[in-house]
Amino acid sequence: MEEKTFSVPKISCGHCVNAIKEELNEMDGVTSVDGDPGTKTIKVQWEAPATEESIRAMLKEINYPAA
Ligand SMILES: [Cu+2]
Repeated sequence: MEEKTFSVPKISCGHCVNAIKEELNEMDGVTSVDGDPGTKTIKVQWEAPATEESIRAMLKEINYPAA
């Protein structure tokens, strides 16, 4: 299991966090997604087949790229 907190500057409110959580939770291997609009961060836990690269790619695709 891997875990990382991504900084996502485009987060502006709780709705952004919920949208990101929904998308990341759809990914194979992602086991937990938590977000904080105050610090504009998303904490993700994952295992194979998900990778940090695939998570970053998804964040970019949904227009919330990680810094
Ligand atoms: Cu928002």
